[in-house]
Amino acid sequence: MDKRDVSRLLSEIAVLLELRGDNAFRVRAYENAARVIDALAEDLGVRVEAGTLTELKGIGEAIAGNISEYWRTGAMTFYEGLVDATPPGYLEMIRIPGLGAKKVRALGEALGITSVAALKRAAEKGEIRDLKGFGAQSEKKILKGIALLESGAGRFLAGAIRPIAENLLDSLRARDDVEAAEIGGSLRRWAETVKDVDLLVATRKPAAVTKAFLALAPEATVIASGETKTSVRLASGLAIDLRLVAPSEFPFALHYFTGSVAHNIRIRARAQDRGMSLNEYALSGKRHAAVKTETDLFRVLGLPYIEPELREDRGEIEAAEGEALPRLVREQDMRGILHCHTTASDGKSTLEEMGAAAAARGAEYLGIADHSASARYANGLSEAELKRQEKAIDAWNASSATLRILKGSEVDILPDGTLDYPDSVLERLDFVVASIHTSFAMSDDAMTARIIRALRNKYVSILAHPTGRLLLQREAYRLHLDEVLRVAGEEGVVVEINANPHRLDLDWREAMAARARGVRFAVNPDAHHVSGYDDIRYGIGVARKAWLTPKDVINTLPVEKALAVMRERR
Ligand code: DGT
Ligand code: CA
Ligand code: ZN
Repeated sequence: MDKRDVSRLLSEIAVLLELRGDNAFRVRAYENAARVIDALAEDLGVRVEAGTLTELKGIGEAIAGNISEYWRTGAMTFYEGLVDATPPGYLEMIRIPGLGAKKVRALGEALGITSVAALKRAAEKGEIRDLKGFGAQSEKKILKGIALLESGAGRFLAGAIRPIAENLLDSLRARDDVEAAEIGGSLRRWAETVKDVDLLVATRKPAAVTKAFLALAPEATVIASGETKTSVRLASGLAIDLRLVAPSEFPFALHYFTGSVAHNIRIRARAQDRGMSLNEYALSGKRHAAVKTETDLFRVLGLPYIEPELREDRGEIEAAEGEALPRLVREQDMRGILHCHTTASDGKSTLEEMGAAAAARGAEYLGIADHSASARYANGLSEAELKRQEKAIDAWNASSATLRILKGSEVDILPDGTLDYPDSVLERLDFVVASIHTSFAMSDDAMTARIIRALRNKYVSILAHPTGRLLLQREAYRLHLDEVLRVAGEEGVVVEINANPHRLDLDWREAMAARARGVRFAVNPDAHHVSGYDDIRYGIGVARKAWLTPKDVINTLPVEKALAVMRERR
């Protein structure tokens, strides 16, 4: 068990309390405790043993007792009691985007609805709209939410799954009887959501490796286990497929199980055109040099190596053929981190902590962009508070020789398209991030006009999370994205690829199209805690999927050049 398990359980308790209509104060206390534990820098076990949990702000006696019980025994009586008292369908219903605990309870109590399927039927028959607190609009919203849930059904956030897959990979690679091991499938292609984990191992001892793999996930349900493939399912519902091949088969299997299906089909046809036949395990037909790696496989087919991120049949085979593959941006190319928060607004790490952690990662500059004044939801900074932060940044810069902190702000784009600080404030800042956090429910025309008006403000450097989507949770707000991106390109406003694995916004498909029209990008962690820097890799994954090179991403520039781009229109 680690602190993430504890934090997750505390969040679940908050939801369960809400579902039974418990008082809001208690709900908030558990939500808060979950955040505190998640952000804890020290060893949770040490605190449990020492009995000092209550010294943490936000952890009272009751919560501390529950955490200790869970840590010591792996179970929590309080949690189990709550689960028993909650109709099982409620937890399924609350996963419908836009449907809160209060409404779930109201539906259960008034109409006896305790499953998503029953809710869908009732909404389709128009039975929800007459319920107190609902209406025709919210009935429509419920149906839309169910559709969204169904479209993401059975998929997982890649950011939540990758650490699990990498841990398994490390353990497998450490074995002497494993000659090679890789993650395949959509995860290797850095897709934003994945259906399952595909692991691939080259070994001469499949039985021993299979046994070791099963021991790595002792609580998993075994779906199937044979000589060449073992599938297990974790408690979360995530399936993990382990495929075992002979070392000589590995490059073919790795390529095949990396996909995508569309890329594979094209590659197989290419082999056939050349008088060869390609399958998961071998290439046969014409005589050819030994294929030991994927690079060899591509070479035999007359192509340079194609990076997994590009294998979506979006022109990568043609580009490879014409020696026109892009030199994709890498995490090591990044010199600067932009768009980060601190405890001044809704962050959990201080300015100094954020600075020290950025320097420790080797960053040359860090752009702080806390929320603006009207952002009540995120403890936005008043003009006076912003000024105080500017002073703190001056002090940092006067004493740090390695990392420069840039003064910025994440300024709300207000419903009318004006910005949340006057120009006289914005002009003092090194850079300005503009984004939408309120009034999502506008017509597409109004939303487009709103954002474009903000883009025309010459102080705006970066448009952050341009569509507002939350993967598997919330759709993008309605807007004419093409037009917004066209204006961003025209105005020279940098477009963010928000690296938070819940967002990954701008989407890679859109970024790919926008790049062709000359839009420049920033890959930003939107970190609210020092641990948020680790998300940068997911943003890089998106950038690479969009074919971006270091030139397309301003974080690769030295600080003066990055500043020049962000201040170009002043
Ligand atoms: P996912 O799991 O939905 O996130 O996406 P993938 O791409 O990981 O799909 P998955 O796990 O069903 O299969 C892994 C790879 O195996 C896939 O990317 C390509 C290969 N593959 C699966 N089915 C087929 C197929 O019918 N034809 C070909 N050519 N390749 C396939
Ligand atoms: Ca897969
Ligand atoms: Zn932010």
